[in-house]
Amino acid sequence: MIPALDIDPFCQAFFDDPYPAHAAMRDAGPVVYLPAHDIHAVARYQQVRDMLLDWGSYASGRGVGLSDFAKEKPWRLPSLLLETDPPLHDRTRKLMDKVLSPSAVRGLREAFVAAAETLIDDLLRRGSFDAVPDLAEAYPLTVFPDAIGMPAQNRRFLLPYGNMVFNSFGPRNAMFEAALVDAAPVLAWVQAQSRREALSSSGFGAAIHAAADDGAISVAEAEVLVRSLLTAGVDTTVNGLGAAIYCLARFQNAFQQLRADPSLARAAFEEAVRLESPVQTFFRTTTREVRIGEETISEGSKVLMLLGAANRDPRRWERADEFDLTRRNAGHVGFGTGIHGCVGAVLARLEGEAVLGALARKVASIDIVGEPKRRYNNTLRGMASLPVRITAG
Ligand code: OVM
Repeated sequence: MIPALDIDPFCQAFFDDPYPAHAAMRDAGPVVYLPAHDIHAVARYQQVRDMLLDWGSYASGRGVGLSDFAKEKPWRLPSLLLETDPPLHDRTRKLMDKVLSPSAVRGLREAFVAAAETLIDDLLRRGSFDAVPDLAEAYPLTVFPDAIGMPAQNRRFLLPYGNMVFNSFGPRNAMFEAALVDAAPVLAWVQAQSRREALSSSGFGAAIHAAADDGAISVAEAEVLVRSLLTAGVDTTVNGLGAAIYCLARFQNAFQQLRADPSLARAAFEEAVRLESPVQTFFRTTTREVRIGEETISEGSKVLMLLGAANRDPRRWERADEFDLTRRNAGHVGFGTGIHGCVGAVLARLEGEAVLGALARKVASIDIVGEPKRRYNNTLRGMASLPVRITAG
């Protein structure tokens, strides 16, 4: 018998404090059933990881949200990366791996570090500020669209767009409906930004369109792939940076450790991604009858993978709920893993390292000076507001 639990993983009460429910799901068994949405769910590290790696049994092509594309028409043109399976997936992924390769991203390092230092200097002059809009949003909204080759105007439009798409992986609840309303005015703009004419002749956007010249992909495919960058590249890093600042402000010893050794910046960002898991969940759909532990699930079932619960599973992690810069956190699933593992992780890590490195070198203290406010989203975990004060080192 698969244990049935009375948990709704897409409601505000759950998001306010998901950890008791994460533990209940992990402890109930390797797989649980959630009648609230008629879905199965895995919350233990082992099963989440196994599922991410077994793309043959657990498909993405029927959507990685609650909606089953075999039964419901997708609300937008499906992503050629996220919402595909091999062999189509491998063709587009290979191209994106090349566009976002370590050597391509290495060329951005100096500019990313310089932008982080300028921003932290500005914030030091202000002293008190809101770490979400003024730092966690401001930084990616500069460096990432620059790297894509976008014009300077209206970049903030990327935030409501990403917020809407990440909400769309959950049920059509009030959060999703509100995000749709917020994003409606920017939909046409985002669509237009993925066209070659909107992009500079250098940058990741142009690199994707160049593959259309070579015949590797069509022009229409190039536009959908640029759309993936615009969708997945901002809100994720905003919440990753927000998580890191929130962790460093709460775990003062860790921040002092980082100051003493700024080369820990990369490790600090990685640990924040493990602990807070900005992307909390994705679904798969079973392609056949599958066994999880001793249980059997039929073909065509939606299974929710709780990445955030896996990343705090005490079966896998010692002191799982502690932010520890020196722990060996390789293997966390905050970026996913397997064929769908985050294609932009190299870029995200560079952003994290640049910002946390600048904080480590320039800032002596970070204190929370107002009530932090959560941002509610069906997929993303993060803050809407985090008032802080920083002092110069
Ligand atoms: C995409 C896409 C959208 C949202 C998230 C994502 C985390 C990818 O359009 O490819 O990956």
